[in-house]
Amino acid sequence: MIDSIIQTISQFERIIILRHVRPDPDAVGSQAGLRALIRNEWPHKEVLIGGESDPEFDFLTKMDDIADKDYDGALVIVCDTANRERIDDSRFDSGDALIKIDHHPMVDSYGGIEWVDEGASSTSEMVFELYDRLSSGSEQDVDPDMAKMLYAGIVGDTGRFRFPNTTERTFRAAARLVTAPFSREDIYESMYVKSEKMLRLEGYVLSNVAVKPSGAAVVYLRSDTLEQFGVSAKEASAIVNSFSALEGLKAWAFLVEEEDQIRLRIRSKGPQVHKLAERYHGGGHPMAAGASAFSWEEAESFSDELDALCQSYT
Ligand SMILES: [Mn+2]
Repeated sequence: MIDSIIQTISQFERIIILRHVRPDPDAVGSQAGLRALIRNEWPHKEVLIGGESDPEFDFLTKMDDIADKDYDGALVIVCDTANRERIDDSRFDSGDALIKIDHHPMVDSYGGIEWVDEGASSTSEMVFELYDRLSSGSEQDVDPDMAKMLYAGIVGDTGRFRFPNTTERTFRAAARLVTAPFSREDIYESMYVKSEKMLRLEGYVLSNVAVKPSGAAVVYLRSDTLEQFGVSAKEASAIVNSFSALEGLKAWAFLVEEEDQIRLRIRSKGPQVHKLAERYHGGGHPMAAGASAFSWEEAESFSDELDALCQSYT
């Protein structure tokens, strides 16, 4: 199986590598790790990685813009994705050949060549084994870019080598990967430290937010609070949807103090909030809108209006 994948890759000049929607570190790591592997082995080949960009993975890599015509004559490889519906590019089938590399239990059969190994901790571990086969016997240095991607993928899917999917194979891959010069510290920092401080902020906010009798809730995040949690205003905006399950909630706003303004992010489960947003230097959709306030007094009056809006909504 590995040999026929290597054989197929060697025959194509353009290779497009895809992965599943809402990516995790293994999806991006196996995708970008495979790209590095191919670039090192066949420097003249064009390799593109596709799917929606997620800023969470900027510490690893960025996705390429792939045009429809790029698929003409291309080999498409899909990593870490058990079924068609989850592939993050509906054009996945429009190349000349399709390969699936995955460690999830088989859901959907797609691809002329399917390499599915449920015994692998991660797709990144499988891509390492592909590399191991290609480089067998040679003492060549492991490419740091490839090593970083695959290591991040393995770490993500094994929960930092704690889950029972972690095997001797996993450690063999990791042992070889860490011979390359890349910062494991950076990976752990990006994948865990940040999310732990976000969880602390989210916990703090959830324990302090009160839903008013009208069904409105307003969360204030002042800059000193953000500082206390070590979270930037931009990072804090990621938890705006954490409140949707609060009991009795109709609409809520998330107010984050930035340098020159207070950003209002408004979400609703009924009352239309876009008109209200328009009155506060913003706009958007009936159920999700954004606005700005330039003083806490203005923020207070916005908050009163949101309360009234929810009050009148039945
Ligand atoms: Mn995976």
